[in-house]
Amino acid sequence: MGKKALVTGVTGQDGAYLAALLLSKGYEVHGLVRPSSTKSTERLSAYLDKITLHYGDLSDGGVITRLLQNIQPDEIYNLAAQSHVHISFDMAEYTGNVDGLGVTRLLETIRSLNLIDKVKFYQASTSELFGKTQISPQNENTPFAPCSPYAAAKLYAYWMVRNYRDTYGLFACNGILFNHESPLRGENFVTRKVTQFAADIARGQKKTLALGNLEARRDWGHAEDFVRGMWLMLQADEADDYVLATGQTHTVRYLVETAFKQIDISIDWIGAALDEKGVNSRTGETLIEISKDHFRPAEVDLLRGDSSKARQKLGWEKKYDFETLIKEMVEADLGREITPEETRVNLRAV
Ligand code: NAP
Ligand code: F7E
Repeated sequence: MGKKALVTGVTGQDGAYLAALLLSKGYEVHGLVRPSSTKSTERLSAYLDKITLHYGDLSDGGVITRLLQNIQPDEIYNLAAQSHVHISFDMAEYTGNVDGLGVTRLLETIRSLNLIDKVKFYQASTSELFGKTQISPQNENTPFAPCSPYAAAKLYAYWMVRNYRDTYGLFACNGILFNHESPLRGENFVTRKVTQFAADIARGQKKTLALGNLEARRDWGHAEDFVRGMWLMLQADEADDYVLATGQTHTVRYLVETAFKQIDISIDWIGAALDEKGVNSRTGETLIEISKDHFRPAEVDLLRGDSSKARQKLGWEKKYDFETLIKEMVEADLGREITPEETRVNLRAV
């Protein structure tokens, strides 16, 4: 019989890619779903009849206990989180409860149900742990310097995972994943925000997009590559922590230029600071504006990961480069039908 996996955060970007991967490997896949909007299972539409979904929330310990007791999973992938860094500044307590304490609830349940020797645990750790570090590239030995409520909560979770591994012998891994994107990326993360806007412009549907810090640098990979790395971590002989990253870093400014290149528009940048604009170099039309609302109280300036350990010990490798990723995202957004009535909400923190 195939293995059983429980995926928290199964309705998110990574949850959808991971569920597909696990199903292709013959797993019985269980997913934790919040009883929120019906839209939340949209990313799973192709697999809904093959996955068992359970209502629950990482803030509810009782549900977690009942689920683990009933499912008795071989592998748990904890992907659930309030994952937006900017929003975490406005929702610090909630983010700590879900992204930090939520992980302790899972680990404690594993311990109290005597599942320590049965279950393997993957924790969605993050390059945001490196925060304000001056060291680049960052690897598993780089000191952490978190600078957001999101990163601080994830750092607490990171250490709880290590504690349960070292103290109780749980097979538990932290995947320290750098940014990874895809056509399924949430619409309030910068890559998707930009590719969706480029597609809107190609359709003649939108005029300008407000962005924040154009100079921030990120190491952007593809979610499909990264979920394969999560699975590989749990198949290794020993539990350990691994960085997954592409090793290349680009600015938000270059992301904008790359996305618009896909629709044959080149961008000229004029002005400076909050008055800077990105204009269509052929028509002069303003496409990008800068808004202070999209700057964070504290920014992570430069992320570039060194995934040597994962490549050597797990045989992990990436298949996508940055340009191919952005091309796929723009093409997917161009293919999406949008009704004329549809408006996209411009929330302050996105
Ligand atoms: P995502 O698209 O934002 O998905 C987050 C998932 O968590 C969604 O399924 C969401 O459910 C669920 N969730 C949120 N709050 C919850 C709660 N209180 N209880 C149960 N479920 C809850 O995130 P992602 O990009 O797939 O990332 C997956 C994980 O990796 C997250 O933990 C994220 O912090 C971490 N991570 C992501 C990246 C990246 O670049 N993508 C990099 C490093 C680490 P709803 O659908 O109901 O909202
Ligand atoms: O921002 C800048 C922003 O929100 C990337 C999460 O998956 O990866 C993600 O966190 C950069 C930042 O992702 C806008 O200031 C400029 O420097 O797409 P993002 P993130 O904050 O890097 C890490 C690894 C995770 O763990 C998280 O869960 O882009 N930026 N202008 C903007 N960002 C947004 N969202 N919106 C803007 O208008």
